Amino acid sequence: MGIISSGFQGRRNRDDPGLPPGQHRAEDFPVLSAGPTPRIARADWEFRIVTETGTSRHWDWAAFLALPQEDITADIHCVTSWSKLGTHWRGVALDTLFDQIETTARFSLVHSYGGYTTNVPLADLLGGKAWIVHQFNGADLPSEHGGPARLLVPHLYFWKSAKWVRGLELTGEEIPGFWETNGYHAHGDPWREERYG
Ligand SMILES: Nc1nc2c(c(=O)[nH]1)N[C@H]1C(S)=C(S)[C@@H](COP(=O)(O)O)O[C@H]1N2
Ligand SMILES: [Mo]
Repeated sequence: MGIISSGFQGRRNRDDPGLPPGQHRAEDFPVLSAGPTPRIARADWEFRIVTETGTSRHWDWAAFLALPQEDITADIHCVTSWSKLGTHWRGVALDTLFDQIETTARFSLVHSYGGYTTNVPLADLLGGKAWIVHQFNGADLPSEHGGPARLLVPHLYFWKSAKWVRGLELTGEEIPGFWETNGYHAHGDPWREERYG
């Protein structure tokens, strides 16, 4: 038996090494929304990326579904301390959307229908790390969990995974979103316990 030296940079949970520190496993799927659930018909839905130069590109529901779809299995971690392991989603990688975008911006402000915002660096959205998802466990994403579509950034605390997502604003400087303005950490890595700013 050797000493395990994985080069792992974060901290693990003392009681449950599969979890980040301070987290516990939830069996159910809690709903956490800062306001009422907006109801957006697929016919009215669009997702838009506006770059730092003001150039914009958008996809309606049909164009979004015509993009390559990926199945994602990921652990999710809410800052209020519940984690859910091995969740199943289907959607489009941000990499796929950014194939059609020219930008040198380093940051994004994510906008949702209903007004919620959250900031995520592009480095955390690209490279197979984030998706716009429209299915959970093989069924259409329920509206209380962000349907028609939400952002999924599973390697960051779940407040970054904006429900009812409607677009990204790309910026050179970081603009804090809703929870980041209210005391949450700008980045939100659960393995580093980046809970509060
Ligand atoms: N638009 C929007 N997205 C949101 C929120 C919100 O209030 N509004 N809450 C965030 C928080 S704090 C969490 S923990 C997750 C909860 O997602 P769930 O309700 O699907 O569990 O959504 C995140 N995305
Ligand atoms: Mo949360």
